[in-house]
Amino acid sequence: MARHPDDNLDPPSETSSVPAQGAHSQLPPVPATDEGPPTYKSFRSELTHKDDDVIDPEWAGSIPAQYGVAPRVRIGASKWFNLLWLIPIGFVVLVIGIAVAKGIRGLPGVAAFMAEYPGTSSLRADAPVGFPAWLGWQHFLNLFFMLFIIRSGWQILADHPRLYWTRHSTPGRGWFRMQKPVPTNPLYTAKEDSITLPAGVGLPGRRHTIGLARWWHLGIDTLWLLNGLIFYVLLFSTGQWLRLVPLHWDVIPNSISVVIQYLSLNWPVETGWTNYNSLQLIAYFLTVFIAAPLALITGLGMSPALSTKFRWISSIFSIQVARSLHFLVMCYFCLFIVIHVTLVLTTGALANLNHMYAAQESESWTGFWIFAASMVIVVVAWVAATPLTYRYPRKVQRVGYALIGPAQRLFEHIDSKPGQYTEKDISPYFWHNGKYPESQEYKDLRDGDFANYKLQVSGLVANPVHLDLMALRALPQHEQITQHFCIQGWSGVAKWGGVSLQTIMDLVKPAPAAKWVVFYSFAEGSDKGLYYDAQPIEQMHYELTMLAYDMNDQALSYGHGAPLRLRNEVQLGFKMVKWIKGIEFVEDFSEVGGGQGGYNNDHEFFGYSQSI
Ligand SMILES: Nc1nc2c(c(=O)[nH]1)N[C@H]1C(S)=C(S)[C@@H](COP(=O)(O)O)O[C@H]1N2
Ligand SMILES: [Mo]
Repeated sequence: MARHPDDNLDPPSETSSVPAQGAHSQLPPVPATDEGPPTYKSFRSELTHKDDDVIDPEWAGSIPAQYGVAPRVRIGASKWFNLLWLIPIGFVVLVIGIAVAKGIRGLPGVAAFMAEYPGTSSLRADAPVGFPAWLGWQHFLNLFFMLFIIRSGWQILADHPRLYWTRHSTPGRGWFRMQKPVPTNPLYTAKEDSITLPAGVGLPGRRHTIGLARWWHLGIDTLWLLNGLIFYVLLFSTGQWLRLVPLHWDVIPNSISVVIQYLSLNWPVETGWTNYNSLQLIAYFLTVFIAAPLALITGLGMSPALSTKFRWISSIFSIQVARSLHFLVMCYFCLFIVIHVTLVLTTGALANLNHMYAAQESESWTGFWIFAASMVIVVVAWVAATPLTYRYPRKVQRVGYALIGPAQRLFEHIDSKPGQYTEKDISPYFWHNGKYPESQEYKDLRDGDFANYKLQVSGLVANPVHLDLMALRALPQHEQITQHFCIQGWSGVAKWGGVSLQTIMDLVKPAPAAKWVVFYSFAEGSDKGLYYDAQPIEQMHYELTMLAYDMNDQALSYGHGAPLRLRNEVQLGFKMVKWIKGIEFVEDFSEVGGGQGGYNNDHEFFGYSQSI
């Protein structure tokens, strides 16, 4: 068998070391102990690149497709209502509504009410007439962006297909799920829980593509918000806001009147060019001034950095409340889109399309053709988005980071200090996640209760060290009760005991050139190669950045990262390396692993500054 050149580095075996020469041969054999200068090996060679930057069937460790169940809402303690029932129920309600509206419209009282409130609230005299061209552009860009935001949002939801009202994410206590009940296996992971969406629905689509879905979601969000900001400025500088903001209480009875007119199938006269009917007015007002800002606020409510900084807000408006409301806002937008499009096309399509797409009041086909051309763009983009993402995921990651990165970096400097909870906030259930260690090296350590465990801290430091668990426990103890935010969407509060990173840094004395700190795990990632993550050194000084060896007053369990894991509370869960074997201080991470700053960044296209 050919010898690999590296084999020479192996310690000499008994037989090959016999013919020793000189005085040494007279000495008794030196037992292999830790005597002598410690060697600080690099763990970098145990990391891997992703072979191809494409999404193929080998993606994420060949994670197989797994379909969930139809969306369900919990009613009472443990009954789950299948939301597909809403389709027939909605149909029956609509039919009843039509019958009732037709029945009451002829009643004298109702007729008098409708004569007094014909359905339109009068506008202020200085309100503009008609639609300017910018409104058409704004409207198109808005709808274009929203499609990708909604699709990638569904993909993100599919990565943890459950919603809760409390930060504890306790199995069975959610209010919504698109997945079977959580299995009883205590080591079941959130990754195993992720589901595949029907083809063409999610963006990018394949199971557990949350990293890329987030670049789409947050990247396009940035464009959508920019578009929205310009829209607000133009609305208020041109007086167009007067047509979108209800200024009289009579919009309420007028909108009830419009509902009766629609339902009785005797529809109101369209005056959209000059003045919306009251129901339209309320719907547009809600969409532009309530739902859109709520989408932003609830989105930010899921940020680990912001929730930690503004813990007093987060204590009421927890990440799970934010996530649930964010989902409900999405439901509102979807409902709005369906009803809006239906009514636009059924209440004088040509005139309506001329208003919004051709900025004119006419019955010509101009608006229709512009609309049709814009829909071709929408359909092509919709269809191309998934294959392009699979082919060029690294580009999606880069463009996404270029768009949302500035905001993420802004929040990265937020100190996590206020993010502490109390004993009574500790979650009864804390999800597991990631890939468990399988190496012999780890198994042997674990079998020996980690008596032989040594944490190596090295790299750009004045004083590299090896620390066993006794040495770690002898260092000043640090405790914190904090909330964990997994990128997939679940959260949980736990008490962590261990050593603060500051204590470690006081010991090893990082060189001024050290800007990043790399944490290496005993465990591989989903796609071969060691799990690792690089963190900015600035965050290592935070009071709530620590190496934990205890969780909830017990030695850290195997599943949660025994014997040692990282806590950095401004970051998402995937940054908190479990089963740590080494820490390396480096100048930058471009030479480490795939060069993206962490295992999931290299292999699953996550980002390294995911404060939001
Ligand atoms: N070594 C290693 N550490 C890891 C992971 C992993 O796959 N491997 N997963 C991360 C993710 S995605 C999360 S959410 C947390 C989960 O920690 P927990 O299992 O204690 O909840 O660990 C992080 N640390
Ligand atoms: Mo995670």
